[in-house]
Amino acid sequence: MSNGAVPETDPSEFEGADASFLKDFATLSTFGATDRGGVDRQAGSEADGDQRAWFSQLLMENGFTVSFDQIGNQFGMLDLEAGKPYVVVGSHLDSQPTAGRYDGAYGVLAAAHAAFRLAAEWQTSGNTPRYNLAVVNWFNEEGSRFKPSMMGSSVYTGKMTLDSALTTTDPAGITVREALVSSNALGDGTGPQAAYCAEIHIEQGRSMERDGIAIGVVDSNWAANKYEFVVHGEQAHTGSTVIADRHDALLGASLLVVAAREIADHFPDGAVHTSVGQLDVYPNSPVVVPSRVNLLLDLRSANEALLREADRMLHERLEQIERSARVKIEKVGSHCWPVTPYQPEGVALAEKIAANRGITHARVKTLAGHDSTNMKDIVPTVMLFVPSVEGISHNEHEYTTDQDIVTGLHVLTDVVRSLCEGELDPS
Ligand code: HGY
Ligand code: MN
Ligand code: MN
Repeated sequence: MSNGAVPETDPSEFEGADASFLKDFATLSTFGATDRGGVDRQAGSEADGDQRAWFSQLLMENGFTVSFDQIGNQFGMLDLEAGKPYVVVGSHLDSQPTAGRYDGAYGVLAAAHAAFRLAAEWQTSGNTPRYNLAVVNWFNEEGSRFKPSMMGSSVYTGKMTLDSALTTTDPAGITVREALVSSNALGDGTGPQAAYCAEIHIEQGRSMERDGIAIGVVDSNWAANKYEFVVHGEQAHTGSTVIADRHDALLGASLLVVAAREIADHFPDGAVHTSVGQLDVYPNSPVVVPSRVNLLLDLRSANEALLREADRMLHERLEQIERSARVKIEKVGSHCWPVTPYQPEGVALAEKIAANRGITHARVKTLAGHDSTNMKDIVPTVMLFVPSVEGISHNEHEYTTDQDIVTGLHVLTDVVRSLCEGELDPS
């Protein structure tokens, strides 16, 4: 596990537009910056509002018009021909708490710089591509402050209702609507009509670094079952209450945390991933046996049959835990997505482009969800990865080299040019 400081971006190693991209990335990394090289800029926070304002300015300075849709998705649009649909390219600026500066933000800025380069190219050549171009910063991809994750693109693609998103509250009871208003991001309308989508993102895994691959072409995503459970017990005195009388919700939750890891360990070669990432204990007082614990359990696999088996084992363990800890375990929410492929024609296009540039590339699966996981279900979508050093992510030590993020920008620019010029249109 790398404990060294995260290297600074160094634009001086590059020239021209690439240096300008790295300079902008260094600026973007100052929003919500932590003193260990990471960021903390959760959806709708002040830091998120500040970075969105900076990004709007950058888009407008480069000739793009900025708008926000009804769930706070931020768009920079290049309207080359009125009435034409858009190639929508981007990712998310919001982050997990004390996390890395690349997750999402790299993809948003790379999308903007790719779009700026293409706008200049078409202006010089006089060519008008078949589609307009929209850069996007999706709202609340991370789902840390407001659950579930990928919220903005879920509303855009119709997977989540606007009302259920806007009324979602954070632990302090603030709604998404209030957070959008306070960060000047509540717009109206449903955003630009997409014909195609593209996204570039860090891999957040080790496979590309291990295999020496500079560009990952994502051909499908792992399936995920994310559950919210409430473990119900009874408050009691931690000292005077006899053990036989205890209904200890935190004991029950702790047994569930261990059960999750035991289930993952049951499957060979790490085929199933799971952890409990969030645990809220009530009343969380030192001398009170907890009566309620809310917990978020994340279960994932590339193999849906294994995921079903892991799911069955999990529900079996729930019943055992209810008996042994004398608690009640209630499932109060879930957010699941199946294994689904990215369009093969998009995969082939990205592979051709990387090959033409002589860049090492391979097909990879995404284990994390992304906004492209939603978008590929409504329009042909191309998803690209760049390597993560030691696979570290959702951690302040998250790092990708300057060369890798610049290489990714070059390939993304070619992919978006091809999409805009109709290369994937049915002949
Ligand atoms: O849920 C996910 O996998 C993503 O990181 N939001
Ligand atoms: Mn992300
Ligand atoms: Mn993330």
